[in-house]
Amino acid sequence: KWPLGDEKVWKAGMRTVDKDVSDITKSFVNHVHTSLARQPYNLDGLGAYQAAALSVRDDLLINWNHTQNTYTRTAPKRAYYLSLEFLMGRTLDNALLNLGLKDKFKESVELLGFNFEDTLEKERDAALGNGGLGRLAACYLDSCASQELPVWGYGLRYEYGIFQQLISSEGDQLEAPDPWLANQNPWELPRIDVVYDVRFYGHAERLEDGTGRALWHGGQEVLAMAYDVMIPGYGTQSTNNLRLWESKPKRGFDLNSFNAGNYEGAVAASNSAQAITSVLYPNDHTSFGKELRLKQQYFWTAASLADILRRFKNLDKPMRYLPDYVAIQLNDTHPTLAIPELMRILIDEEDLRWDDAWGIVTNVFFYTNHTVLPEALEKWAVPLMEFVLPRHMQIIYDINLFFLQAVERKFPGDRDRLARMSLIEEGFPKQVRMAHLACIGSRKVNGVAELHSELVRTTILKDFVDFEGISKFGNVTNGITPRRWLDQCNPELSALITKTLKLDKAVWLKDLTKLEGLLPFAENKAFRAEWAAIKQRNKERLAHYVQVTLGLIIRTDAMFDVQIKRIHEYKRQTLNILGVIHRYYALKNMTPAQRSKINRRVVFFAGKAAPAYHIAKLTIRLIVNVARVINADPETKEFLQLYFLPDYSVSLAEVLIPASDISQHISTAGTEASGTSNMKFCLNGGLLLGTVDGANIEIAEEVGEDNVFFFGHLTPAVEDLRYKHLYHGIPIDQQCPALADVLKKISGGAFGDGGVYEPLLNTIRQSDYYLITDDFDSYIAALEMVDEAYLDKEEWIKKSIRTTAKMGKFSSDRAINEYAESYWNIEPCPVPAEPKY
Ligand code: GPW
Repeated sequence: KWPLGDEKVWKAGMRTVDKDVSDITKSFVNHVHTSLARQPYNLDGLGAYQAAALSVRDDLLINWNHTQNTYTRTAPKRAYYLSLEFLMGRTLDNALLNLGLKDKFKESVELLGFNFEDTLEKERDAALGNGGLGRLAACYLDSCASQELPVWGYGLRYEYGIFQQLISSEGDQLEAPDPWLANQNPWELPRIDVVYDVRFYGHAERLEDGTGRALWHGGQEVLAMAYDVMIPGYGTQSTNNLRLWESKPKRGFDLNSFNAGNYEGAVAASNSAQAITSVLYPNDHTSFGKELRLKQQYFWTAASLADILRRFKNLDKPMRYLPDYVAIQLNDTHPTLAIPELMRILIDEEDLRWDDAWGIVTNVFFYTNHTVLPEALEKWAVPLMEFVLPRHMQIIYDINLFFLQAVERKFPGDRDRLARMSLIEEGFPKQVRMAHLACIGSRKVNGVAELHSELVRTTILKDFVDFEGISKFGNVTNGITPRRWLDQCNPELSALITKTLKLDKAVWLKDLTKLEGLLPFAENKAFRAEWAAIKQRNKERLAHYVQVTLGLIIRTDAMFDVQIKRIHEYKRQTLNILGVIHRYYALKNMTPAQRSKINRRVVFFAGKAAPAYHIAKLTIRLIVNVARVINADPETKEFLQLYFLPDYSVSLAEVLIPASDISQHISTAGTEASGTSNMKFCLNGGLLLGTVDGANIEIAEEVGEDNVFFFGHLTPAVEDLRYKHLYHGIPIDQQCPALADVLKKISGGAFGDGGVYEPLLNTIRQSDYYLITDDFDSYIAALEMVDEAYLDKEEWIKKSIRTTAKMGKFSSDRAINEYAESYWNIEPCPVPAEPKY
């Protein structure tokens, strides 16, 4: 297809284009000549993508300028979303959709001889995030722009995003760097004029003048430089900004050292400045206490706050008005240093008194908690904090002193309570509890699904509810953008919905509750046939992807069963793979006649493990090796196939999700704060197999319990079950013989050297913290119910339609409106059709 290769064809194309007066084509060709310095008729696919991206970028920039200009002129209250992760995926298709240019663009590109879909696929994912938390931030930016809300994101411009995952011949995960900027990034604008100094180390000297001020000097100074990423809203001119910071040495290198003959020392200082934003930490749900991570957090919060305050100061208002113009959302505790940093600026640089400063701070910040898992609650060692951020450590001690005095007044003499609530955890070393600091420094706190928010109120922040009152602690159930997660990833389904609802696509994509209009069509046989045919074509699209990337042939006349997410013990990919093994032996024990009545199933896994998370990596190894055995077994391979798709990404999710009949969200009850891919699958008509956890519960409330498959123990039972495992462990052969058989197969070497898997199997045999033993039987029973239901094709399709129809609540537009109204107190700031300057 391309490159065009033939100048004659190209010129013929251009003539047609001229006739159609296609501005898009002209702009494309112009960029080929001027930005890429190439000839259109021998352009390759990557070049076509670059030219396309650059010409779309020109349109985005016009809107971006109008939007920022409108914000500056009208000076509305703004919100800022501080997140260490933004998992954006690809941009070109989304930008075209939001600009309403997709069809015209496709036509222009194809006129020039390029395949539109192939061109889109030349784009590398922007993968500046680990998983759900980072993808949520990306969905929220889309919703803010689509609803014309004056919201900016602030993050870090990592030179390397999440690692690329390779699978070795033994089935082990290998990590390779992700040099995502290597082909240049057309979606960012370097801002050489937006720079701030950020200090580390040195010493803090309290002034003994009764003001409480201090001077912080010495140490290392690095430069933060801004890169702006345009965030277009769907069907609106509003184009918001995502500002990402890059760290640079203040001078190319230290001239003094250089002149003193210390060239290596000078270069080292420069490297250490650049190191701050060089790589995204690939750990999900963990607090590591690494110095470089602390430096990332401070570098980012300090630059972002300086930028926010500079913008506020342009309004010429006294500092006490800051909460009327600025709301700052903390995405988990990662940006909590913004709280002592704002105190430092207000006291040391703006000369405010402590109480006034604290009054401002606690009306500006909002904190979202995304987990109750203890290993994920961030803590920083006091000695490290004192070393890297001496002034902030002083401020944290002062905040703590005043806070504990207030607790003491309310609960006199309750020393245990003081110890529990303190910002400082005793121990060697002492540690700063970031969730406590984020909580007391914020106007409001929220969790991300009803159950999770209740767990936040009754477990990790219970004492704070008692002290500050329940009204500070809310819930905003997560959401997903239906633009990317339905219209873009499943264009055929989107078109069918538009046709069926007889609504403009822009209407239901902006008010997702309109999907309810599909409900009556579940009874319509012809509609069901169309619905099912689309699912089938999506399966074929996935099979094609697997064939091209892995060289494997997948059967598409089977149920597609998908579990895709970070690999983690609490998410229980182990339960799934043990279930697959159980099914494999059940099949082997059947007669051919019995087998032929069984539902065919293709099981897909994808997901990355943190590089140092050995148990998670062993899980991957087990999956890959089980797949090898099962897929090669002539007796069973017609009925059960298993695939681990390497290098899970946003773009891979966009292919997998629309193809799924059933997806698994099977965390131990009470451990998954929300989950968001559960919403994506259901929106695309995939049914849900899950535990009574996170947003699964609210999905079931919406779609009805007869349209989801629930199993497993409930949250209130978990604590007692864990206790039993620890102190009254019953051997697995007695508690769950089916599971014991599966474990014996693995350790007996059915899937390669059994000894390798011992550490993984021991987590189940020993404390079984995630309750695999307790939930195994009901999991197997649930899988059987899924099979049974799938055999009734028409009934299954009805369930699928009803599920999609009831997903309106889970649009990120709804979630963002809740934040805007009940938290940030901001309003839309529309861009006028005729921009004013
Ligand atoms: F530990 N989440 C995540 F809470 O993807 F910080 N990474 C993380 O490091 C954390 C949470 C953290 C996820 C939750 O696990 C998931 O349940 C939730 O849907 C998502 O954040 C967005 O709220």
